[in-house]
Amino acid sequence: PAASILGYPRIGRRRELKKAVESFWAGTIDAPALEKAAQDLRLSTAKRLQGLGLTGNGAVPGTFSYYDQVLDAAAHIGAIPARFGALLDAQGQLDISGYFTLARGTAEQQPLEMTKWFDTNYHYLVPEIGPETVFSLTSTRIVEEFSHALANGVHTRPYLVGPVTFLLLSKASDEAPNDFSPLSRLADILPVYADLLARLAAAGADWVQFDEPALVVDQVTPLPEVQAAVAEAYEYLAAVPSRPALFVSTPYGALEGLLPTLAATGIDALHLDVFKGEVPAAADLAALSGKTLVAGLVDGHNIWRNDLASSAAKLDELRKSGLTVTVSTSTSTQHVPHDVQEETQLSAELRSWLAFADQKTAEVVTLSGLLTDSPSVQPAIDEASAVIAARAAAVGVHRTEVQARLSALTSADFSRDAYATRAAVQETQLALPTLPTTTIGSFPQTGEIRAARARANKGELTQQQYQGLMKDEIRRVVQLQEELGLDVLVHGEPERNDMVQYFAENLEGFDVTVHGWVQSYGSRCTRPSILWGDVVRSQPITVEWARFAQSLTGKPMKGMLTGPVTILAWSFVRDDQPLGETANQVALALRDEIADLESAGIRIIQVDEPALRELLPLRKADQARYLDWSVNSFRLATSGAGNGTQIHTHLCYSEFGVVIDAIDSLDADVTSIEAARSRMEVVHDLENHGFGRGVGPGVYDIHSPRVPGRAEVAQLLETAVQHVPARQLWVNPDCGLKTRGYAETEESLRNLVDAAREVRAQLA
Ligand code: THG
Ligand code: ZN
Repeated sequence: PAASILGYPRIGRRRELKKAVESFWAGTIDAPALEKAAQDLRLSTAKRLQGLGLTGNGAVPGTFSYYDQVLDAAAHIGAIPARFGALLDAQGQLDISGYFTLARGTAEQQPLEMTKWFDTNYHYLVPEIGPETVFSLTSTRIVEEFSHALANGVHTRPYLVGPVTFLLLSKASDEAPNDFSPLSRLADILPVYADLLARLAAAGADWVQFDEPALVVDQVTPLPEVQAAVAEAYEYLAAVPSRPALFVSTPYGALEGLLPTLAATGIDALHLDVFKGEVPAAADLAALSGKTLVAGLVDGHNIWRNDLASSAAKLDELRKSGLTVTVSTSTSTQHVPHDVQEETQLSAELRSWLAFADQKTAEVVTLSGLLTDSPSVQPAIDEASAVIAARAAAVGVHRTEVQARLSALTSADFSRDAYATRAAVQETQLALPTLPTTTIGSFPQTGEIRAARARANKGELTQQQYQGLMKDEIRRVVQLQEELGLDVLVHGEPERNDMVQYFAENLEGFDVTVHGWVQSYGSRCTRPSILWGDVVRSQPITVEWARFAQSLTGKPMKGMLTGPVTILAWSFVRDDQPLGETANQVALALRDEIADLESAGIRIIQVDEPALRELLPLRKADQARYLDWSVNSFRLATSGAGNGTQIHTHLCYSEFGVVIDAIDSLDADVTSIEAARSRMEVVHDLENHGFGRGVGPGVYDIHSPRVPGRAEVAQLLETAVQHVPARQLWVNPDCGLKTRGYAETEESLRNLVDAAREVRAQLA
C-alpha cells in the first residue's frame, strides 16, 4: 500500500488496555473478558486507521501487544526460560497467564529483565536464550488477530520483531556457557518463523512486517557476523514456499552497512528511517531493484508536525531511483500519544504545531498523494510550511532575555572551585559521620497523597488545603527519618506528581497534556511534557517546601531537583535548536533555583540525572558530542553553588563502566547510583577509575518489596569499603522510594541505618 505506518499506540485513547490488563491481574476480570477488551481495542484502532486513509491490504499494522513486542516474539517462538518450569499447556501453547508470568515473575522466579528499547523511553523484556532453549511455535496469536480483523473488514499487516533483532536483544540464559551468543541459535529459530509465515499465508495475509531495529545501531557483535545472520535469515524466510510478502522495517536510524545485505536477499519491501537517517546513495538504492522501498518520512518518536515540504523533497529524491516507493513513519508511533485533538486545554496555536499518532497517520496519507502526483497535496504542504514558519516566530519560542543570558556565559559558569577545597568547607560545616546515611529523595506516594492531588485538581480542595495536607505528610516523613536515625534527610516529595512533569508545570516554555499517555513498559505509562519554547523560571519552585522541611529538623535537609538531561529525556523536546542549547536553558533555571535554595538555608542540593545513561546515542560516533553537552548542562546548573553547598546527584541503571568518565566530569560532590542488583559490582568500576568524590552505591533494591537484612547490608558495605575509601562512601537505597509501601520502607531503612552503624564501629 502507498501509505502505511510502522505501528500505533497500543494502550488505548483512554488507556483501555492498561485498565483491562490490570483488572485481569487483580482478578476482577477473567481471560475471556480481557481478550474481548483487547479485541474491541484492536478493531476500533483498525477502523480509525482505515478512516484516516490506511486502506490498502496490509496498510494497518498488527502491532497490538498485551505487554511488549519483544515478549510477543519470545512467546511465539518458544523462547521460554527453563527456570519458569512448565508454562506451556497440553497443546504446547503459552496462554495469557503464562505470558504475564514471564513479564511479571512469580513468588519464586524473577521476571525477564527489562531494558530500554533503542533511544526511546519504552522498555522491553529481555529474552533469555541458551543452548538448551527448545524453539517451537508456542503461540499463534498474530495469526488469530489477523483472522479476526479480516473477518471484520480490515486486512492488517501482522507484525513480529525480526529474528536477527530478537537474538541480538536477547541475553544468554543462566544455563549457557560463558562464551555463548544467542545469535548462534539463528538457524533454530528460523523454522519457527517460517511456520508462522506459512500459517499467516494460509489465513490470507498479503504482508508481514519483521521489525529489525538492531540493524541500525552499533552492536557488540562484529558487523560481518551481523551481516551473515541477516543474509541467512532473510534468504531462508524468502525461500518459504507459501508466504506473505516480506516487509522488513529498520527504524531508529540509518541502516548504513546492512542495506546492501538486506538488498541481496529475497525480501519484498524494505523500510528505511529517512527522518532520522539519511536518503541512501543512489548506488545503494539501485541494489534494491525489484523491491519496494518504504520511506519512513514522518517521525514516530517526537510530536512535531511534519515539515511536509522537506519530506516531499526526500520522497522526490527516492523516487529518482526508479524503485516502487511508498510512504510510512520512521518508527512505530507507539512513542507518541493518540490524538492531539484530545488536548483541548492546550492553545490552538500550540496544537497546530503538533502531530500525535492520528495526525502522523494523516501526514503519511497526505505524502502518499505525491506518489500519484495528486494536486491536492500542495495545499497541505503549504499549510505545514506556514505553520512551521508561524511557530518559529511565535511568542515565547525565542526570548531575547534567555538568548542574551546564554550568549553571555563563559567557561567560569561551568566550573566550581577544586573538589578538595569544597570538600574541606563542607566537612566542617556539615559535620557528618563516616558512612553518612540518606535516601534518594522520594518516600512512598500513598493512596491518600494521590487522592488529595486528584481532589485538588478537580477543585474539591483549595490550594491551601492541599498544601496543608502535603505539609502534614512532610512532617510525618521527617519525623520518621529522625526516628530511624538517618543523617541527611529528605522531605519525601509528596507534592510532586512526577519528577519531570512537576518542573514542567512550574517553568515557562513547557506545557503538559491531559490524555497524552505513552506506554513506558507493560501497563505503565508516562505523560511526557512538551518543551516548546525558551525556558524561564518566573518564580522559585521548590524553595518554600524545602524551607518548611528544613525548619522541622536540625539535620541537613536535601533540596531536590531534576537535572536538565532528565527533564529533556522524559519530555517531548523542541526540534528547532540543538538539544544542548535547550538543556542549557533548563540548566539556567535550575541554577537560579539552587541559588534560592542556598539563600533559604539548604546546604545539600541533589540534582537527579537518572536518564544520563539513557540518552546516550546508539552510534558510537555520536556519543562524545552527547556526553559533552549533557555534562556541560549539569555543570551549568550546579556551578553557581558555593563551596559549602554539597551537590549530590543520582543516576539510575547499571553499566557505569560506559559513562563513568562522564559521571566524573559532572563534578558532583556526591553521586548515588544503582548497585544493589549487581551486588556492588559498581565498586570495581569506581576503584579502577580512581573515582575520588563522594559516592553512594545503593545497598538495596527498591524495585522489589523484599526487605534486606541488616547483615546483608553490612556485608555489602564491607565489600564497598574494600574498594572505595570509607571517607568517600555514603549509605543509601539504590533509588527513590515512591513506588514502595511504608511497612517495607521503614523496616528496610532501619536495617540500613543499623548496618551503617555496625560498619562504622568496625572502622573506628
Ligand atoms: N518519570 C518520567 N519518565 C520516566 C520515568 C519517570 N521514564 C523512565 C522511567 N521513569 C519509566 N518508569 C516508569 C515507572 C512507573 C510508571 C511509569 C514509568 C508509572 N506510571 C503510572 C501508571 O502507568 O499507572 C502513572 C503515574 C501517574 O499517575 O502519573 O507508575 O519516573 N516522566
Ligand atoms: Zn534511581
